[in-house]
Amino acid sequence: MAGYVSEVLGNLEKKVYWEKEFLQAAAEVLNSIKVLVEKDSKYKEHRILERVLEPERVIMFRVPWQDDNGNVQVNKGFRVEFNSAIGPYKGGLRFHPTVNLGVLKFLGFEQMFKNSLTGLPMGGGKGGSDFDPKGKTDNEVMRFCQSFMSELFRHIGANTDVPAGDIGVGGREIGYLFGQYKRLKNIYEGVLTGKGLNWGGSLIRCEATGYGTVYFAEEMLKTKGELFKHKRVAISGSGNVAQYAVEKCIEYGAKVVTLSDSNGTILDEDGIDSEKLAYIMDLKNCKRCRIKDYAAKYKRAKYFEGKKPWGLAEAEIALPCATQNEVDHKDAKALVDNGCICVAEGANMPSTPEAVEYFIKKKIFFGPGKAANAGGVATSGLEMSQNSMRLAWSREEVDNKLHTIMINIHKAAKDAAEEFGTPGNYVNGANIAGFRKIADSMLDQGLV
Ligand code: NDP
Ligand code: 2IT
Repeated sequence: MAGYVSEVLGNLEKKVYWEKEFLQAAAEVLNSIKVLVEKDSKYKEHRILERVLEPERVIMFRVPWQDDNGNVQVNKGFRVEFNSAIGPYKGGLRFHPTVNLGVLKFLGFEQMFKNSLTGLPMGGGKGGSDFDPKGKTDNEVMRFCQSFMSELFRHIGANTDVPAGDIGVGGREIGYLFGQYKRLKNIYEGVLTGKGLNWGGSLIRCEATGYGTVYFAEEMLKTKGELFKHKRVAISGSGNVAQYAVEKCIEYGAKVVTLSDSNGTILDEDGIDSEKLAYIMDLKNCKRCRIKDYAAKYKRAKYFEGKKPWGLAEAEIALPCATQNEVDHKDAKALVDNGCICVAEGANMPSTPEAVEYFIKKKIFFGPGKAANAGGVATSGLEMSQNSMRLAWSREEVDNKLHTIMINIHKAAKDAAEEFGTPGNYVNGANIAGFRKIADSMLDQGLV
């Protein structure tokens, strides 16, 4: 039995050696689940690892569109339908120039286990484009989204594959995508989540990833009698996830001292309060400007061009909410040296394997993305339920359900970590608990 995991990983590295992010995500999951799959021969007999590593379907397409000057532009479009063992494919769309198949395979792979952890019936998928929404007009974004959906529409549906937002895809893009889907299919259905509140969206979906990350971190802290109250928090990013993580930290009485974007970081030793957060939301979501402007508006804040938040200031809690591999070993060390006791990943795979190893070695609370940021997709699942029932739940009802789901995910990861001999290791726990349900469902459903 020994060696099944190494054999599969070795083969994967040879086959797709250029898909670095996918290999990174796969290695982490496979190393965690070794204790499970090498204990029971059924997984190897049915080649579950090889099957779980191969997307069920990958769709790649051309996205031609016209810019405001009448020039023709061409982008790549993707949808990776990874696994439908426990429900329709579900996961976001990312519009960013760095998007390629390897990145979307890593995201789709992570999504599969994350969705399993939510306890809701959702399979895993991810999609997107190398289109860069930065600097584009609303009309350009609309024409791009319409062209993107003109191909994607034939592959998705409320019971087949339900995309949502991710980096570069927010309320504006979901609106244009939904409009075009409805026009082409002549069906009004919950085919996308993160919809506007007037047309089938769920209250709290916008807030869910950021809130959920804080709920998860709070659960970890509570195991040692700690709370958010009065703690200093370093957050990266300043998009959807970061903004609502700040909102919940403020509510919990913590002091958020940093935010960032791909150009640099702001440090505000006074803390970002509700009024400053409202300014940031307007700056980022409406004016679509840079975080640098914050330091021009609030003179006591400092701006660090080209710098990440890690280690810039003392902080007991870190919430990386920007992108993959934004916390490396050096950053991890800087965080711990500055008093960090808790990291919860709002982004997907923001910590490099060396950073994760360091956090675990230092025995700080470390909540991996697939557990800590699962509140977003969980609330997408709640949006799907409301669409199916043609009902809309109140803000309080959705938030309570989200909170309960995050408490349950924390418990599932903690319990699995203990059951398999690494108490306190939420990486192992989340991977094992997420994988076990999918693998057993695949076994039940035969060789498909
Ligand atoms: P947004 O597009 O709203 O915001 C992204 C933020 O991250 C921006 O501040 C952006 O800066 C920054 N960023 C993006 N790429 C880079 C980069 N290469 N280097 C430095 N900073 C970067 O996206 P979200 O907030 O939705 O997503 C953030 C993370 O959370 C992603 O990892 C996403 O996969 C994950 N996530 C999102 C969920 C959701 O519901 N939206 C759910 C679960 C996870 P700039 O403006 O300069 O590009
Ligand atoms: O990474 C993620 O979980 C998301 N971008 C949200 C996916 C979703 O379907 O809500």
